[in-house]
Amino acid sequence: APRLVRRALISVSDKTDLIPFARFLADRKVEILSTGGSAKAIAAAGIPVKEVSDHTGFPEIMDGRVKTLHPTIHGGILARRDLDHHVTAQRDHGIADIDLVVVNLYPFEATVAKGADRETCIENIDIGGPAMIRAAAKNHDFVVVVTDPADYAPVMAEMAALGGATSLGLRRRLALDAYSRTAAYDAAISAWMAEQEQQAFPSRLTLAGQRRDTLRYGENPHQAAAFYATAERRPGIATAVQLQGKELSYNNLNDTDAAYELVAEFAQPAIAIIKHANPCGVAMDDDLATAYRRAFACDTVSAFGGIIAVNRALDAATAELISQVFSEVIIAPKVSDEARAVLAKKKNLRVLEAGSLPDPMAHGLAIKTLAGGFLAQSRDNGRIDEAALKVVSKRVPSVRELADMLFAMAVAKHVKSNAIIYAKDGATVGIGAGQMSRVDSSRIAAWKAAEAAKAAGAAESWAKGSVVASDAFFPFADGLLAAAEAGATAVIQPGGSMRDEEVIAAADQAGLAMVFTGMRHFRH
Ligand code: 93A
Repeated sequence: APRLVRRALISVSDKTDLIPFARFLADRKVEILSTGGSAKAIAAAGIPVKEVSDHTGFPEIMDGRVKTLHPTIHGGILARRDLDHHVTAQRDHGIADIDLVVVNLYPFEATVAKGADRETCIENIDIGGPAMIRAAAKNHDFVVVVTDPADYAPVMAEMAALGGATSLGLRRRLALDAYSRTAAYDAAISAWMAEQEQQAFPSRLTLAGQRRDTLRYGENPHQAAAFYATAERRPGIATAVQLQGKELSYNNLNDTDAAYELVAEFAQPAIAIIKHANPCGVAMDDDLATAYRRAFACDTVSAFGGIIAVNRALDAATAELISQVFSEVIIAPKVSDEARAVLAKKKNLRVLEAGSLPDPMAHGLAIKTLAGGFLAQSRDNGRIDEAALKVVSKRVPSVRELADMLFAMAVAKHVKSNAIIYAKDGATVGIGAGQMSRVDSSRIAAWKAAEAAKAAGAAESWAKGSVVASDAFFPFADGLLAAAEAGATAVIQPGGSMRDEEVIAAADQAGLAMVFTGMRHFRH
């Protein structure tokens, strides 16, 4: 509900646009409380203002280290106006409501950036400011918090429209901004401290995440590493509990995450075997044990030392099969008691129980570091909608081809680009990953399908009668022709190349069915 603003506390280091805002408040009969420098600036503009120390009856002490840290201030911000005993406490202790908190913090980041000495940086760690911001944000049911001069205008606009009140919607939005600000502020302080301690990594990457584990080393033994859980709290690797086995390494965590995110794509029982963050076999079937056999068959050589994820409770039969091959990690939403007993014989094998599956459609952040910075993007939560598929070939794909194409494309989303996936009957039969040219990925996938078939004593390549998925469009007909040559009968790809016409003509020539998804799934 809208809340009237009657009293404001202003304490700002950055005084940008302060005066017009303070004047707006004063004109609306809002009482302004303020700290030293801010009060001086407001008074100098001829705007009525009361010093916080006059309000609390307690002076600013210790060079301003303690100026607003007082129960009269924090009680006024934190009191729930709808609770009798809060209101009684206010009356008993002479605590007046504070309805609007306008605070921006000591410029810690700018002070560090200027190369100031240690003592100056320490003095620029704001304590009272974040305390007020966090208190006001917590009590946003009643209190507005403004941490950025850019938000003065929307607050004034709303107060003007609502007769001096603010809406809950605005208060919520500003509370969220407030906590983002204090989180980033503390992240900056911890990063600076890490630097002081010559610990450039891992603490520097705090990114408002919480360190879960310090790892023995990173991708390589000479690299330091830690595992951070962010505030996202998405189910998956960060929520998994380790039931047994050796300590998880950086690469284990990275691969396990890739494996678990991949199997979460499928509604049927599914299994993925991961090596170097790419799947070397993925299958779905009526039961996990069958799915495992078929995923393993895709590439029996690479599966050695793999990371395995399943999307169902792990049963004893599947655990038995899995333990016949050396694996590094198994992750499952649940592990049955019988499966636990089977796996317990493999003392080193790391077994993780995650509780639930990650939601492939969930929003979230994907971060990649660069020299001196990082790239952040929303995670690839795109899923191909069957209804949105466009058949571009003369031949229409069969129901079986269509199902396999959707399966293959869901796998392709989790394979490093350029990604080419051959699949048949809900199992991958050849995977080409991470090549610099698409045609090379296509050839590698076809070669792997032929090799795996040969190893199993099959007469013809497993690519025969398969479908092929490409994570991005075929820029030329060559990659597609390599797939046709290998025996694929249908192609799924985003489309959108300058040479689509040429590629479609090649598909028709080869008798391939082809659909366009309109959605690219690069992964680097
Ligand atoms: O030194 S503090 O951590 N202790 C406090 O009690 C306190 N109260 C407000 N810093 C404190 N502040 C900060 O003072 C505010 O966050 C703001 O950045 C600054 C405004 O001071 P002035 O009004 O004196 O310019």
